[in-house]
Amino acid sequence: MAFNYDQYMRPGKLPHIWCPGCAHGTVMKAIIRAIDRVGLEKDRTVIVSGIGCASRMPGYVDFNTLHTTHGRSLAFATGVKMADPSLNVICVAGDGDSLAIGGNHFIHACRRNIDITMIVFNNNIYGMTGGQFSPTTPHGRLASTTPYGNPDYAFDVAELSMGAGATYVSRGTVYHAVPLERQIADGITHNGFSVIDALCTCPTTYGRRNKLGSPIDMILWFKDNTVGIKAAQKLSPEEMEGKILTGVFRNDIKPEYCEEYQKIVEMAQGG
Ligand SMILES: Cc1ncc(C[n+]2csc(CCOP(=O)(O)OP(=O)(O)O)c2C)c(N)n1
Ligand code: SF4
Repeated sequence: MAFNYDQYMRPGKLPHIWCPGCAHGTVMKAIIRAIDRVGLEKDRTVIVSGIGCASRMPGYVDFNTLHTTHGRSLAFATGVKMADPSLNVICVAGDGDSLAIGGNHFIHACRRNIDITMIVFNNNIYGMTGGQFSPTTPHGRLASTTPYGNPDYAFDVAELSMGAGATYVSRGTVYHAVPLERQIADGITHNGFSVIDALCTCPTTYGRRNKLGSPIDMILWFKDNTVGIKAAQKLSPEEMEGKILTGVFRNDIKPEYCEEYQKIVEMAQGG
């Protein structure tokens, strides 16, 4: 039987206002299926976003949701989690929201290992504000702020997360929607800070400007240009040239921040 998304949607907020062909809906659906897969209770689940097209997502889904200021989803989410560590807290954010204006919150959440699941809707651009380059816009690509090509080099979200200390780190794509769902589910059940780099597409402000074809072409690009981490082990450096690695890069056990903090509270109270 087809998956029933309706049970998780707010009908009054639909239809959504993402552009036709935008892949943000595919990531949203993977998140919903992941939540269903691990059996989270709606009333015990909080989804937090900042600002951006990706950050519209909590408006559409029927959980406890917080739509906060640009780049600040993790700051609000940290407050929620600290106030009640028994809640399931999920952050959704664009690459600009999480890694540019929110970059400082991002690295510190990674190093704290707080039990929050961060899903980066990585479409390589600032979609909502008309296509300025972001920290994941590849070198040489066009954006409204880089009309002659981006001189910067992009962050690898997974490498950055691991370097900063995140204990679950993976990368999926909207072409590989089922593995993406599985990674999000694993991130939710992981007791620590999880980062899922969800490669998605903005055909409107990024694809058109860079002549990347139709929305479907952009999604199919992931099929031909990504390699799973296990398959990559059998490929030569030449075969890996230009390919993006997907899969689970790290899944480590480390003390979780709220649990450690509670021990300090007990010590301070003479326990
Ligand atoms: C403090 C502040 N600075 C700038 C903005 C303008 N702004 C809104 S969304 C956005 C970028 C969104 O890009 P991204 O996070 O990559 O998400 P996308 O829209 O691509 O999903 C910016 C710069 C703002 N709302 N608040
Ligand atoms: S501007 Fe881009 S990211 Fe925003 S809704 Fe349109 S296609 Fe999606």
